[in-house]
Parts: sequence; C-alpha cells; structure tokens
Amino acid sequence: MPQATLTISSKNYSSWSLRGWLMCKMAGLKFEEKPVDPDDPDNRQELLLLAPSVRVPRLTHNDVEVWDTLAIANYLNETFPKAQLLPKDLKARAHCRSISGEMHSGFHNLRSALPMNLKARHKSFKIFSGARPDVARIKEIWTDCLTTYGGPFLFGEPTMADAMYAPVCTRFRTYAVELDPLLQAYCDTVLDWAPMKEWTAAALEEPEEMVELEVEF
Ligand SMILES: N[C@@H](CCC(=O)N[C@@H](CS)C(=O)NCC(=O)O)C(=O)O
Repeated sequence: MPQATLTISSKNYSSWSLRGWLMCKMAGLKFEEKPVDPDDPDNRQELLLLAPSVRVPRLTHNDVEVWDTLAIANYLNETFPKAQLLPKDLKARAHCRSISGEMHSGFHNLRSALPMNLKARHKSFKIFSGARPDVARIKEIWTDCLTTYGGPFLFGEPTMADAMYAPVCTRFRTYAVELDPLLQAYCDTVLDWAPMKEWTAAALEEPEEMVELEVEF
C-alpha cells in the first residue's frame, strides 16, 4: 500500500486534477496516481466510495483522507511547511490565500466557456461575453502579483496560487487569449515549469476524447 495516493481523472481535461497534482509535487510528496474515468458508472461508484463529493482530486496520505482542492492545499501546507505552498510573509500569505480562494469559488463563466484542453489550439476564438469579466479579473490579479512581488511566479517562488491558476495558463494558450508581455512571460514560466511539462506530456499521450468538452467552431 503506497503512503499516498492521489485520485485524478483526465490529464487533458481535468483542471482540478491538475491543481491537486501540482500541489502534491510542490509539497515533495511521494504519491501514486489513481486515474478514474468519471463517465464510467463503475468508476463513479468507486469514486463515491472514496470521495463523498464524487469529485477529483482526492488525496489519501497515511490514514488521512482529504478531498476538495483547497482542503488538499491546506493539508499539504500544514503537513509539509518547508515546501512553502504559501509565502513566508503574513501579508503575502493573506493575498495568496485570497486569490487562491477566488479561483476556487469563482470564474465559472471562464471555466465553462474555455474548458481546459491541453491538446487543442484555437487561433481565433471569440470569448463569450459572460466570460470576459473573468478574463479581465484574472489579468488584474496576475498583474498585481507580478508587479508587487517581482515574478517570475505570482509570489516570486511557486506557491499554491500558481497551481490554482496553472490551468488558466493552459486555457489562455489553447484559446489564444491576447496577453501583454508581463502576463505572457508568467504563462510561459508556468507552462515551462518542470511539473507542468511532466503533466502536459502525459496529457498529450491520453487517447480518450470527451466530446462534450471539445469546443466546435
Ligand atoms: N471544488 C472541487 C471541484 C472538483 C471538480 O469539479 N472536479 C471535477 C473534475 S475537474 C470532477 O471530479 N468531476 C467529476 C464528475 O463531475 O463526475 C475541488 O476543488 O476539488
């Protein structure tokens, strides 16, 4: 029995799986991945037994069960404090928690209009008007962090906030969202980050296609 298991779904489509997985990597946790296909009824049954939310990611570490990405982030931060999933400085920590919370509880229009799809590239994508304020708010958050803390990650070094916003970097690339040089440099930093490259390489190898998440033009 491995010490830690992270239940995730598709690496191409599941943005919450990516966030939880990045946080485990950042924490330095040695874990086994347990992939599930949420569309398979048997898998759903199994997931229900594992995580009452029937959602991924879900982490088992020793005898601790934790699901929901923000709870996983907080658990990892408490268990592996040296990994500094939150910045050292109190004010920056509060800021990091706030923007991570914003991602966790918001941006629903962006998430539904621009689904994560690492394999896809759409050159002239018209962003649905309802999602534009989400894009604008994310740009504002990133600009504030990068000018306040100096980059290359949102709080200088990688924190849970970068894991929270990493799927947005992939979406901005997939849907060719225009970015100024500061924000483009941030996306490039995240997309070029070793754990992101590892995840992306595995996503590109995935055979399945989820038709409902393939946006048509
Ligand atoms: N609030 C949850 C959201 C997790 C979530 O929505 N996960 C999706 C995958 S990206 C899922 O498990 N979907 C399975 C399903 O809907 O059956 C979290 O923070 O972990």
